[in-house]
Amino acid sequence: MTGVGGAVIDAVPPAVKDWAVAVFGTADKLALLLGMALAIAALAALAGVLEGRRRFAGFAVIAVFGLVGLAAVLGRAQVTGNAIALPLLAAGTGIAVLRWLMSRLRDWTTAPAREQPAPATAREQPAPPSPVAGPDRRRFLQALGGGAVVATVGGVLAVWLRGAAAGVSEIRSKLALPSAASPAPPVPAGAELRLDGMDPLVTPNPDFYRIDTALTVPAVDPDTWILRVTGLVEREIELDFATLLAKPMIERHVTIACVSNEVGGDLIGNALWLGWPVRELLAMAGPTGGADMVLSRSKDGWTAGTPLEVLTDDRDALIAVGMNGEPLPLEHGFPVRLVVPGLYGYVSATKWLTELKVTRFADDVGYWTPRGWSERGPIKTSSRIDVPRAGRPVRAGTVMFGGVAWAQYTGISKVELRVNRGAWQAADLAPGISRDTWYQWQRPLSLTPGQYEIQVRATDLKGVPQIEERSQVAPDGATGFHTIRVEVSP
Ligand SMILES: Nc1nc2c(c(=O)[nH]1)N[C@H]1C(S)=C(S)[C@@H](COP(=O)(O)O)O[C@H]1N2
Ligand SMILES: [Mo]
Repeated sequence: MTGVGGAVIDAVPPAVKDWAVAVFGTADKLALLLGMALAIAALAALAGVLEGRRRFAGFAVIAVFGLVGLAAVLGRAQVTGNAIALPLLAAGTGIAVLRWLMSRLRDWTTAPAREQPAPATAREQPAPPSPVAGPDRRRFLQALGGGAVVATVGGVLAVWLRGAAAGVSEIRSKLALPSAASPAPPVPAGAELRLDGMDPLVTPNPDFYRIDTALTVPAVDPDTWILRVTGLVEREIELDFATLLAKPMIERHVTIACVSNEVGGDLIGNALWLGWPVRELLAMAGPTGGADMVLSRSKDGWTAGTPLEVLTDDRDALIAVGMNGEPLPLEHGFPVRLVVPGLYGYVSATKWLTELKVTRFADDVGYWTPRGWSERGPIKTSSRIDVPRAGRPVRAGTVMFGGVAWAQYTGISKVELRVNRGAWQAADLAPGISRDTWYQWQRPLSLTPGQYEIQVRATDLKGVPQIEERSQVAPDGATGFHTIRVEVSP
């Protein structure tokens, strides 16, 4: 089923995917799986009805579904034995169950009706409990029980298949990461404003947004993990996990963001990443003439196309193994991912990393580019109002506003607010941890009872203000000012 789901994810137009992400947030996969479960239940019912009308018609429906599943699995970039066996097994089981249920049904309908002696006397007397109910109910319960057994066996099988992920979880929990040769610069005093209702300056791992096309989290064993550097290089390289951990690691705070983040949205997070600079590895490999892109590939075949220049300039683009002091969580790319300051995740932040192919934009494309998203994805300067939180009552007097602003790799120089489209008023900008992270800001406003529209605008350290004109997230990131309405009560 995840094979079918993956193919659905691959096939849906970006607009539909945007909609799904918007409606279901990061729970879109769960929604997709639930939707497919419902669709499968409907299909099963259809198969039952058809089989009742015409023999083998229901079997055919299930078989076709199995073949569709198989085709979907084979169409995926990464095919495993399990993935091929599952749709066949599912279809086979489905047909067997249907056959058995049909034979039970025939038994019931052809069972001879039992003689019911009419009560000899008074009509007013209630009829005795029908003896017919007994055996029929028993048959029904048998069928139900049989169904439950099949479901349980299926469930056990699924759990067994998930065992791989559990094993990797275990390995991760025992893994000790090296300390950084170059630790992160200390967080400046006052960088965290601690306003009530504001997100923490560093996002805890369990709260960190998650976006990827993987329906089941890839289980990658660090002991067998290898990163290959291929393509337009003087020397191809194969790097194993132990060798990577022995490299001089650096630790840096970097705020990463999704291109699907709406203005004011929460598909953005700030973490302390531990890793080895990508530029060091690329320098070892020696990119050759004409190369201008690195196509990074994940264990599950997903790819991102990143400008070579961004991975070789002075920014701290990392081959990351640690997130906020622990190994990467499985869903954030364990054991190794990329983190690139200044680029949206879809063109840079490959999780479950397995390959860096040095190539050219003219020759290769990342996963999302042919699906309606821009080839290049620099993060757009943006800002967000977090306080006062929507839905919290606001009383007249001094009202504290606060939020975040970001322009990774460039940095933020100022944040301003305006009320009802009036003059822009400067907010207090907290020191950022670095130019690669978001900055917190706050600004008290004195408000009398009434309705207000509040907007925020950030300007980067080159003096360029964020774009006012509203645009959608596709193809290269949303623009416009985050705007909130506040109802001030007396
Ligand atoms: N393997 C893989 N890596 C991926 C993706 C993906 O679909 N598959 N999605 C990217 C996108 S679009 C984003 S925004 C970031 C999100 O990283 P996070 O889930 O750790 O927040 O991962 C990137 N890395
Ligand atoms: Mo993304």
